[in-house]
Amino acid sequence: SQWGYSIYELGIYAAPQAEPDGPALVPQPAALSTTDDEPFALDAASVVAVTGDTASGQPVAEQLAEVLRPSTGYAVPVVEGEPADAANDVVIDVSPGNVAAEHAAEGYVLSASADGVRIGADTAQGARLGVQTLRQLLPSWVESPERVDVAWTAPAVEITDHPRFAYRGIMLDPARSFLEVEEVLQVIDGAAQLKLNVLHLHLTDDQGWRIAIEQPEENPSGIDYGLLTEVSGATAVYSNDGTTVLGSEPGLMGYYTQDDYTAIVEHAAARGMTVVPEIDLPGHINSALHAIPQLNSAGSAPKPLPGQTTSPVNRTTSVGESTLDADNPATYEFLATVLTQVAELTPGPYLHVGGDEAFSTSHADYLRVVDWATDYVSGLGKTVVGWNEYASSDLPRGSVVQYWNGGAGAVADAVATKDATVVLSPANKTYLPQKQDSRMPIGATWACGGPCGLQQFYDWDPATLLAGVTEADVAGVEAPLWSEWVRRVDEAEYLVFPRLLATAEVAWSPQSAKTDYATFTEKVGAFGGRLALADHAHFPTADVPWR
Ligand code: TNX
Repeated sequence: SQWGYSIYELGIYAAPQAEPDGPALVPQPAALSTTDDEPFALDAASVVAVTGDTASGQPVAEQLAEVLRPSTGYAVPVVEGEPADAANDVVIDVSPGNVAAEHAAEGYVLSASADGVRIGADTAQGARLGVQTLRQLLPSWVESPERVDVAWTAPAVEITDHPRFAYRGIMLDPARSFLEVEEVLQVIDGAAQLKLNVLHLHLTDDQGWRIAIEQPEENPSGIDYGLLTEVSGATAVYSNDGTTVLGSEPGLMGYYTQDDYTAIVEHAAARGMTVVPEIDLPGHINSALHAIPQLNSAGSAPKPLPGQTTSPVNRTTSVGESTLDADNPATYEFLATVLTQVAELTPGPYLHVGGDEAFSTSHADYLRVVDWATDYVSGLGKTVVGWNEYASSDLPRGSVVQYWNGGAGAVADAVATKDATVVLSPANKTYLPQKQDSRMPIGATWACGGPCGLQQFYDWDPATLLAGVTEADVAGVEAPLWSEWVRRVDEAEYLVFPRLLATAEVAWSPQSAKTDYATFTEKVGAFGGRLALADHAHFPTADVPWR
């Protein structure tokens, strides 16, 4: 593929060596100490043992064994109960009290030495995150799908770890250019290794509608919901605006059946990630207007062409040209159907209603549709999420504002008066489709007034980004991958890696545990082999001493 070349083929990497100064872990744990003990060594007789709540520990142990078996060639059985001599084993213990109460949800402790590896957590999620750390303590070759003959040792360490923020996300945008289910799963696997726990799916936009909606029982306007995917599953962005060398290639089309969506949700859940679905409204909605005649009424935009019943297709990279009609009863009927089904398909607590860049909607109409939608979603039992433009609407208490651009005032006000929390996605510090440097052929440059380098993504503190939004108000951090310029998963990952490592460390590690940028680039360099071995494409960032 165009960007998924092997780094070894390029000859810019040496095979991974032993880590130079202690383990290269991303994100950096809250507390880590190396000890004088001999290293841990995995061998042909090693087992992964589960103790405590074995029902919770078993699937986590099985996932670890699935990583270890192909690369080591060892059998690595998963067993129940403490082994008689655990010196070469990994013991996973899920029991209350392993972790301080305030970190019980995702915290873990890990010790490694010649006496064995022990991962202790209060929850399966904590154990899973501890396993991700263990993967990084072992040689990079552990990610190989084929057997490699190296010493399977891990340095002697004591780790006590938990996340700084509870929401650590990446967003994919299949609406502009579709990503097949398998492609989404590949991104999940990469993101989960970095302890991200949210996959935000931008399922709808002007250029395409990517989630199947079934006919509801109540359908007063006689809407044919199948048209959403039949018509707008077969459209995508076609960027020919001169900003990209790939501009001649149309975006990819397609949509997720409800079963596809569930498969994504389940794969994510098994890797500790919650899916946050987004239905963008009242703007970014042309794919619905293009498919459903009943939504095209006096107050909608753009208008159908003469002789047409639906708005024209929009395959450009433009934003802000479409809007739902706040005066049309079919608007609310439609949104109720869509939001209900998406909520029912989604086990996670969040539902994102977009709300960004509604430049064709009057402020009054914006508030009518958004207030209706946020009320409706909260009535469905979900926590509402929206882009920061919606911060000044009448939000249900406890909603989430996703900040991307603009002033802090309305966001701080929503925090102060509506109990909102904030997910930080500042464009100049987290937007993955921004070019990293001038060598990068795909991507945009508007957020940083030039390239957005790795350092830009690393050197910032979520607690001080926005006036009036403090540490306690920040739910977390998310890196969005808008896909006007992205085709297929290799290009996606070329933009995602290695900058997602920076986002992961910003979201997970206490500010005090974060290293200086130069040390961070060393750790990123050590991660390169892991990405390559698992076939995750990445940009060879110039600052990074890849090895
Ligand atoms: C703005 S960021 C958008 C997206 C675009 C992105 C990049 C945000 C909330 N809205 O619709 O994809 O810029 O062009």
